[in-house]
Amino acid sequence: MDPNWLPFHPDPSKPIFKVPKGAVDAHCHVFGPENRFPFAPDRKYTPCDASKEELFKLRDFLGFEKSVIVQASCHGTNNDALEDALRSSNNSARGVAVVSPDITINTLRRLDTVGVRAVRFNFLKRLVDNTPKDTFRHIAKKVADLGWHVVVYIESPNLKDLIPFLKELPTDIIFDHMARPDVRKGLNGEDFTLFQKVMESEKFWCKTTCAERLSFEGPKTNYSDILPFMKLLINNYSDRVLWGTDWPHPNMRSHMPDDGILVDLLKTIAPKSEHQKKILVDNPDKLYWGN
Ligand code: 0GY
Repeated sequence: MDPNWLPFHPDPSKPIFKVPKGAVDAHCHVFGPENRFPFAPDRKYTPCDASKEELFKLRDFLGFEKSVIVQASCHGTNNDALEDALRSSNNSARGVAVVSPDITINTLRRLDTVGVRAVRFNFLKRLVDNTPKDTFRHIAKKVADLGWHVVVYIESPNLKDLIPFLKELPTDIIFDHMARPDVRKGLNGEDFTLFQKVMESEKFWCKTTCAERLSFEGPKTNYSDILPFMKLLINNYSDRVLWGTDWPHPNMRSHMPDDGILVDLLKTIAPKSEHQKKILVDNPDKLYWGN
């Protein structure tokens, strides 16, 4: 792993908040293990191993029943580690893959059979090289035929330019980490205002994830500066919001969060049990298990 890499928390606390029955951690990753599933040669970082066994152990400990595993950039377009985790999950996990434009329909069908339901388009320069929009359009068209959706990872200043492109894609779109708002600009900042406008359309969904990554105040205040952003989205778009841990928290440099404390943030961002059930159970079930 990279010399300054922070491994996941070795001993997270047991959350006080009890997640509802059937809760889904809708954003997490597996890394390697490297000796079985080598990282991509053109990766931008080399993480610690974070195996499916560790992931499923943490999920049980936190009280969740299901997971959506998102292919991380360090594995490029080789989804073998993801596929292996899905195969051994006994239908309790679904996947978001990253694929190349020349992927065959047979491979897509195989991924569908093991539980992949989406592809991820990553626009973060620190994580991936640029992909032409036509390449993404081509992939989106292929996966739309399978009923999959597209997960988009962007930073809020890029949203404006990308709106026409995103609107024209033939699938539903889910924004990772609320499209990464800048908390210092506040709830009324230009980018977050635009993000809310985009969320008015039923085509768009988002994940109220990554408090630890987006907060400037950090764990000292239990990430209090980012929580109003999450709360607002859950209040206004409760039918199209998901939640996840982002375990094992790739590229966290400031600190490694305690996953139990992240789960406890749900009490603050979704105080109503009706909202808890929607974002943790009903919404991910609908998107990923077709329920
Ligand atoms: C996340 C966030 C990050 C990393 C990746 O694919 C990835 O490498 O998604 C990040 O560094 O912001 O969603 O886990």
